[in-house]
Amino acid sequence: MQNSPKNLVLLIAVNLNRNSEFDEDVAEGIALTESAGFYVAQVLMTNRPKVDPSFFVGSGKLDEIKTLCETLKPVAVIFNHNITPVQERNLDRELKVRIIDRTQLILDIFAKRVTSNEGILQIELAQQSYIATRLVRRWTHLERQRGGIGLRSGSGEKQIELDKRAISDKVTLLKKRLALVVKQRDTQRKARLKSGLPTLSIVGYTNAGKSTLFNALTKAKVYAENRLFATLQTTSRHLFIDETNEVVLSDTVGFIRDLPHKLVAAFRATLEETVYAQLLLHVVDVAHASRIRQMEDVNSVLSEINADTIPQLVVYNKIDLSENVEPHITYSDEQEPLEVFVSAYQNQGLDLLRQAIIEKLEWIKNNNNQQQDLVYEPWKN
Ligand SMILES: Nc1nc2c(ncn2[C@@H]2O[C@H](COP(=O)(O)OP(=O)(O)OP(=O)(O)O)[C@@H](O)[C@H]2O)c(=O)[nH]1
Ligand SMILES: [Mg+2]
Repeated sequence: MQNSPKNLVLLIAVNLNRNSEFDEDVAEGIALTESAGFYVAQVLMTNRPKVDPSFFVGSGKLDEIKTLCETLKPVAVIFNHNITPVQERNLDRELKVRIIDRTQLILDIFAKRVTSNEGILQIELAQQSYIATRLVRRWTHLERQRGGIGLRSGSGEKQIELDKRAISDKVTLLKKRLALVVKQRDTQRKARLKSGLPTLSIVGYTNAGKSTLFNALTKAKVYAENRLFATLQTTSRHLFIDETNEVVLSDTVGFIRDLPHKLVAAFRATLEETVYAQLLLHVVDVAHASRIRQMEDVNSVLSEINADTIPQLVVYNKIDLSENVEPHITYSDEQEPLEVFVSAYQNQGLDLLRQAIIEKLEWIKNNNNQQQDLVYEPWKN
């Protein structure tokens, strides 16, 4: 990323309660910031047992940030955390610079790069919902403050009421338009299901190598890149795993730690592809220091969209970056394939992966009596 005054930012990372994966969190914060098109002028790190309710950081750090803002003149101060509306407003007032938190940063990345009609609708919906939560909370706060200092209430509240109404009208409209798109997608999905082919979805933490694996398996050319959220929409392809076994394989958006609930809801249609799969290929960057937590994060988003009952084959990718790991498959005592170790980038272990997929589908066919009639209705409520 080019270093120009237009995109310089200051990144604030608070090590809360001696988090053992703080370094990885900071690295992820830098990657997210760069994916959003900013250049990190400096990372300011600090330790705290818990966050300050007014400013997130303590007063000493706040002074330090202020001085840095004066010298560096960043276009924004980015917090590698989710901050409350009150903290955001206090910081904004104190620092007089745009404050961006982690949710807003992720929304920014999506907003800047999404191209599909559906994606644009989804991101607008997520943004409106995000603004709405901030308005409501800010309103409560203002009301309390007014009461406290005995000012007449009135016009401010009225304005906020009007804002709330405008947002809610916009949200209704966006939801209607999105419902149409979802219906179209539904029809396409039903047609695919009718074909009777097993459907497989590639899921995993952002940047794990899902699209690289998808391309290696299907000879497709979807965009793969060393940046977070390179993929923002779902692509599906028919794939012959061998001469007789054909499946439909989908590549989709990556998951991330603390994915805001609203964002998950807004990306319903994109993640929906995942939910209707018979088998998930859960791609994990085996060389990443936070791989265990990343797997947990992916599984918790899957459970949020009711996809945690779908069988998984774990694909440990990027073995070329780990020492002494050869391509191989691990099995349970019942001979169920559990994990495959591959390098999508270097084409290592992909034959083993194909073999494991066939064995896993066979295993599911023979062992999933209770799952056969399951209808996934993740968005019912
Ligand atoms: N060394 C190595 N790099 C890999 C491997 N697989 C993927 N990569 C690299 O990892 C980066 C991310 O790859 P993608 O395929 O875009 O990852 P993704 O999971 O689709 O990422 P998002 O779409 O952003 O969620 C790219 O720079 C790839 O070249 C691998 O097996 N070994
Ligand atoms: Mg991708």
